[in-house]
Amino acid sequence: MKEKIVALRDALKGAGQVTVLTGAGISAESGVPTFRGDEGIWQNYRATDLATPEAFDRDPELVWRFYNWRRELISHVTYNPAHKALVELEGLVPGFTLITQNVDGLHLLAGSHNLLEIHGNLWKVRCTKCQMIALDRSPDLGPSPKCKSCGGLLRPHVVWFGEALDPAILKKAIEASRRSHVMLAIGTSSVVQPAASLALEAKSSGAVVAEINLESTPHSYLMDFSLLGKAGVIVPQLVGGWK
Ligand code: BV8
Ligand code: ZN
Repeated sequence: MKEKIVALRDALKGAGQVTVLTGAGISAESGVPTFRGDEGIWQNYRATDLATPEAFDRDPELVWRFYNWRRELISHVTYNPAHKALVELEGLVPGFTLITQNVDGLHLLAGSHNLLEIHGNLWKVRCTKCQMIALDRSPDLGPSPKCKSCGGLLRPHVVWFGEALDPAILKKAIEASRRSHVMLAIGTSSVVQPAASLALEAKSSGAVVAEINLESTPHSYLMDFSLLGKAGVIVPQLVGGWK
């Protein structure tokens, strides 16, 4: 593993543009349950059954109970050494873009700047009537929070399964992947689309691609480096011995 870390660090040192894609695994060591791990289940519901517009239309109060549970849980956690190491990496390379699938806001909290939250942010709400978007960090918004300006029902400002990502944000993410010289995929099962295709975009544009994950994924085959282990251990090692 040590040689792989040194070789990947050398590739990063020589890179003008570095792009990083993170998933739920980078927040796991902060205590945030992942989507597909066994602890990633909420009261015998699967997150993928609740994070959909159909579920919200059918039972908005149930979906708000799920999101209030996550807000409450995430209000007690903070970023971990992997998030912090990416903030350091951003300052070490000429061009850096961090693309996250996570909605927990921990990269922002850690101090990342050039960040694309492609699936939205759990701390933002959006009015289903007037589309107003607001940041609200209260852990529990109640069973059916209403818009202060028009009284419409609020929803979490996140991208649910079956919903399109914000085209402008997705375009920036694809461009950052295509122009990268090195791309890191950290803590993602590389199952959810279109995020999972970003590593393919980088690879087909000639980038060195690396995966840092607890287990191998459907994309391991295309990786130049596949570092199996905890993000909170590997990412700080990658950045630690930089000088
Ligand atoms: C869309 C916000 C179309 C909500 C999320 C094929 C092509 C295109 C689309 C599809 C397709 N097949 C199916 C689809 C539809 C769907 C999809 O991809 N489904 C999957 C389940 C197959 N995609 C969509 O619906 C997307 N929209 O395609 O729209 C469209 C176009 C036009 C018009 C209308 C529609 C929208 C997807 C966005 C869904 N929203 N989040 C919320 O969070 O509440 S995605 C959700 O999953 C989270 O954001 C999460 O980050 C994300 C991805 O999961 P991962 O991050 O990878 O997490 P996971 O648990 O899976 O894996 C964690 C990994 O970490 C594991 O490998 C584990 O081993 C590792 N790990 C654990 N601990 C550690 C670790 N690694 C390192 N260190 C550790 N300590
Ligand atoms: Zn409104």
